[in-house]
Amino acid sequence: MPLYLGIDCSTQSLTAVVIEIEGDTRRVVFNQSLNFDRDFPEYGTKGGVIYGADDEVQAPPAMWADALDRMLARVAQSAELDVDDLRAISGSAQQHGSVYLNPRAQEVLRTLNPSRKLAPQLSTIFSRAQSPVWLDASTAKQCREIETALGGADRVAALTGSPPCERFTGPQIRKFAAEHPNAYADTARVHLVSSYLASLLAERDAPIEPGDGSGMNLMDLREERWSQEALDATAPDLAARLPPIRPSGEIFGTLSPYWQKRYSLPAAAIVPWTGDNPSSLIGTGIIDERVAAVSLGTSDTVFALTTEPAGQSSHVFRAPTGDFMNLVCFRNGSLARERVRMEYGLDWDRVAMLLEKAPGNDGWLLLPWLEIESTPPIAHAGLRRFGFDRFDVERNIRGLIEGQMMAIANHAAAVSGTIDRVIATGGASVNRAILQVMANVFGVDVDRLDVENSAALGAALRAYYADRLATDEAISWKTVVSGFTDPQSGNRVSPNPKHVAMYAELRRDYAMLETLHQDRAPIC
Ligand code: XUL
Repeated sequence: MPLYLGIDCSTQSLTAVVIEIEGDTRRVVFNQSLNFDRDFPEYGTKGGVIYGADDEVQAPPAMWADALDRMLARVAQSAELDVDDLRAISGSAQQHGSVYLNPRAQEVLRTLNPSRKLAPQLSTIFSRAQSPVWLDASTAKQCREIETALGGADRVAALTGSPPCERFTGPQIRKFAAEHPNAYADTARVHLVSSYLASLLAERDAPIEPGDGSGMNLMDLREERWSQEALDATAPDLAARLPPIRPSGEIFGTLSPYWQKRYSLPAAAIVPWTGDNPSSLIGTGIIDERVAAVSLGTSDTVFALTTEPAGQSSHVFRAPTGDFMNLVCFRNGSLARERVRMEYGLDWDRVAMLLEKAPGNDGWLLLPWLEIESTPPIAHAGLRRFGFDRFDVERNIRGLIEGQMMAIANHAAAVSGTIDRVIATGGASVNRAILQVMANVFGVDVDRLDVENSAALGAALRAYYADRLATDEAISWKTVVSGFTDPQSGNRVSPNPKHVAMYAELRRDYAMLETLHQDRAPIC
């Protein structure tokens, strides 16, 4: 039965999901992760990254290659899989991070020795040993320079989908070119993490896919091509150093002889890799408008698909479906929930009980900015309480979680005008009491999705889509995701009509307080 492999290289781990599809049979047959800190301690990462001075955060590109090598060994040796049936491979990666290859890289990639591990053979191909990643916040100066050169932050957002952001690839490249001109001169290719890993599979330069290209401040969002004026505002001769942009569903190569010989794998098609967020869109089954996904993770995210850019969200990316993906990020997610819960010495059952006891918190509100916040911009961390003090355990707990849900619901209007249904994912989505607050606040059904690794699943589904396209078999995205991302009936939480009107009113008060307290300087 045909198999499709999706790989996700996130900040902390590399995950592979294999799906089997034929007729009505649609199932996940392999799902494994490698953790960078635990499984590759020799690289000395913490949470998959290395923190430097002055807000610099980097990761070793050789570590990602090492993880890819070990994961393909696991796939090839899995007793559950008949790998001869592997038809296509795609992937996704943490967005914005960049990998710098020198002019020798092409030759090294073409002549890899299959009896040797991958990573040591790559030791001579990097013009920059460490890759800046999305947690890096060291490029404020470059952002301002790019903004000035292109006529303001709004103009950059209209052109590329986001205002100049410190973690985005363009400002990172600008900093590298200015601070290390010799190493930049020795750079023949700047890849994203996604296109770098795809290049390792195909042993040739992989293209950049528009969804991930949207996270660079370099791509014309509407045209899906490099914007020459953005390139000029970023670094000298950048056009020659970037791979081409190619559509998400266009196969660009085959699994190279290195992998075929090393692990007896077939010549599977290689499909462009995208960013983890656009990949999750497919992996959560969001292929239509008016459905919002809320991911409750370390930070919380809300995203939705539209046929035209929504315009007011923090970021607009291209979606693998050819539409637009609008995304808003909240830095105060699970980290804030856990800290407040522990400060009051409560377990999650007790939190659930308190949430159910007095929905609406008797009208009292809390602005949940334990850490600095990007939505809305808050540079001075600290909870803001209205009508109660920090000793009131119940009101603090309800205020925090209801405040977070109201913020998400209010800002979700920027990613999708109308929302008919919410899909909840991420670690905290297992908490039914939180989902009940979410349903009451949004006033629509909330479906919890059981998919654990939505980015890797999205990649496997994209591999399937591209394989079908290549055989000229027209296939809809609905058919692609069906059987993998359908909500389970037991996982639906419906709003309680008694509370919906009350929250609608509270949301207005909350929005007013938020406006009064937010900072003026934008934080990306
Ligand atoms: C999105 C972003 C993160 C990374 C994490 O803009 O920076 O979600 O993609 O993997």
